[in-house]
Amino acid sequence: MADTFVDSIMETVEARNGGDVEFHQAVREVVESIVPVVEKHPEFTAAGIVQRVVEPERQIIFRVPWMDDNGQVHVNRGFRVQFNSAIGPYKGGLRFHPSVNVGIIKFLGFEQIFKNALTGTPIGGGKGGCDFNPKGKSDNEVMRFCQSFMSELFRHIGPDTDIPAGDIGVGAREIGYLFGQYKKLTNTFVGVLTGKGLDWGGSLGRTEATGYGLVYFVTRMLEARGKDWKGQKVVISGSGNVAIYATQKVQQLGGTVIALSDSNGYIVDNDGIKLDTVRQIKEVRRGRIKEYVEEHPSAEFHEGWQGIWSVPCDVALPSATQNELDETGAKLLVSNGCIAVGEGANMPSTPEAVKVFLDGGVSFGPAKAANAGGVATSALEMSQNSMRLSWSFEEVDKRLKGIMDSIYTQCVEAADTYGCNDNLVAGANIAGFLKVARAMMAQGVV
Ligand code: NDP
Ligand code: 2IT
Repeated sequence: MADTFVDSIMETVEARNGGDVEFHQAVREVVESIVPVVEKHPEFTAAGIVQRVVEPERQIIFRVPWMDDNGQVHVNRGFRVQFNSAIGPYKGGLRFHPSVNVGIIKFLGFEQIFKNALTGTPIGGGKGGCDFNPKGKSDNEVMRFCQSFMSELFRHIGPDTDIPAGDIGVGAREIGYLFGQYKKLTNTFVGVLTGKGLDWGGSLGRTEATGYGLVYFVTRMLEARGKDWKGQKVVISGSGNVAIYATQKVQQLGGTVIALSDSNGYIVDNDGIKLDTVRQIKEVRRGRIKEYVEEHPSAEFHEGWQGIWSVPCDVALPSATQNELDETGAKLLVSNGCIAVGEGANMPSTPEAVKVFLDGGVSFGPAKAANAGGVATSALEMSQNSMRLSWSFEEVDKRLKGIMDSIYTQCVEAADTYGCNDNLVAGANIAGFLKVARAMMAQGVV
């Protein structure tokens, strides 16, 4: 039954979504994992649950015209894929990167459904973005772009309908401009976006949440091997929001982060990365990671981002982008003694790399479980907005830790129940899917 089931779902998905290879990849992984669930629950098949869950409820594509500082007009393409609202309003980030297309947004939105289910908070799955490149743009250009983007998006979202947030290329600055335009157009001050500034509805701890949550999740993976962070050498790819706060938490817990990267290359500092320098370069100056070696000449910069996986380490946290860690990188990590990999980015490991880790006895924390701390804390921001109050950093961090612990436990238990012991990829897919499937069953064929 297994092959026929997977083949029949994939045939439709591939026919309907032509060249969207990342989307095919994300769907195939989930569909392969849930074979034992579908075998045990014939009612899911009768209700067409899997056929429905792989088809977005709604996809919006729109023109985003804007004017640069020289008066020249540019046109970008904006997207919002509202994938599944079975357990709550659509929730997921916005990505601004030249590589964005509808397939990328569909893969991210699909992953978001199950990730959000795992958090235990009432949020459905969605994702959006634009092929706009914020790099090298002035603040005014970014503002005009964000205003144009929101001038269309506003009619499709709302605090009880769809709540976007940040992702690659969308941080506090962009969320501010997007929120300002939404407020102006609708004349409402509501929690329609998360990742807001602390003075206007944001939550303490949201900035740190994805990186911190990732490290809390990997802490549980290490504990299962009788280990903790003390003395562990850690390699983290990327040097954006996720990578920076993962680095901070690893350092607090006694590990040493020795490498970070951006799309140009990677730095290695065997004495431990000085995070203040990285934050100055990335958060304040919006510069490049290679500038690090100007201040720390004993560190090295190497051109080419993929080389980072050749740096020997105990723990690797890929936190840049999809498919950044392939079979070659995975084999290098394993042969250099890496014992744990936690995915900070969405789908950073190729299927071949995942296989290398699972076959090689590496503890592997898949993205939709390991990086769920960001969206979980977005849900905490929504709760605080609804109550019109703010929790302390300690309160938010305690809840985040509790959520990451619960996700880990759900993954382990689901893997155990369905005979895929120790496989957190299968565990995350099964536990997330079951929650969504039960809600879809209860709500009828809609
Ligand atoms: P940022 O924009 O803050 O940082 C992205 C980092 O990844 C930058 O260092 C960037 O380098 C690098 N990067 C991006 N694209 C590529 C590429 N094609 N090749 C190599 N490096 C690249 O984004 P985030 O830190 O927020 O996001 C990182 C990952 O984490 C993404 O996969 C995102 O989907 C995921 N994620 C984010 C969450 C969040 O709350 N922010 C939550 C859960 C997951 P450069 O500057 O050179 O482009
Ligand atoms: O991939 C993700 O989970 C995010 N970019 C965060 C989404 C959110 O709504 O906070």
